[in-house]
Amino acid sequence: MIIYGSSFSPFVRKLLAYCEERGIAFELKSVGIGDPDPGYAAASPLKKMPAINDDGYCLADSSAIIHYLEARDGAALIPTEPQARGRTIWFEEFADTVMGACVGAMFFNRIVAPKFLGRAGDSEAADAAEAEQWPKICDYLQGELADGREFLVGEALTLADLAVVSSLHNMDHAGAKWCDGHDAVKAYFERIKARPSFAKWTAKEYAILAG
Ligand SMILES: N[C@@H](CCC(=O)N[C@@H](CS)C(=O)NCC(=O)O)C(=O)O
Repeated sequence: MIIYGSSFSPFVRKLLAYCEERGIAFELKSVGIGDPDPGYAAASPLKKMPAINDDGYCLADSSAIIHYLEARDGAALIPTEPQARGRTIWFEEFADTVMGACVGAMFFNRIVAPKFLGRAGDSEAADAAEAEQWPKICDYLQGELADGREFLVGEALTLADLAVVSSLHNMDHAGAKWCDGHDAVKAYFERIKARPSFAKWTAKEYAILAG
């Protein structure tokens, strides 16, 4: 299976971590925003990453691809128990939309635009997101994690953790400051991001950002 994308995208990183956690074999074809690669264009009609080509079967969208893989290889990281399943999809949706909007403003304007697109980002939009959106996200996650639980849903890693931590990675890359009282979120982030399924990709990201 070919995965098109860049691990700097929270959606791509979520899929890469999913495959690593499950031992699913893949080849990452590195593409950037607006990339003309014809294979990428064929796999992703809207030119958004990630997209896959699995032996001729093309599919875009991280959630669609993960649902495909859960059906292809057996359910593993989306629980089948109804309430756990509902909570898992809720957290993935929260990460992709609410956190995604904050990531879009902060990571795009502070990192993607200046470092990868060679133009200035909108620093006011980034600062506003950090002041207004980021504390609300952390307040909510702190409430969920304050009892010291290891994972967001149940007693084991699920897609909820992969989605939320992948988004938190971009906030971290964008220099988001942790606020007082969000200690459980920070500890959770440090714990999950140390898993090899994330560290393999983020080690390269940290090196690129430091260079
Ligand atoms: N819902 C999609 C979102 C994908 C997405 O927006 N990816 C961004 C990168 S983080 C992208 O490819 N943007 C390029 C563009 O919008 O032209 C998913 O889960 O895969």
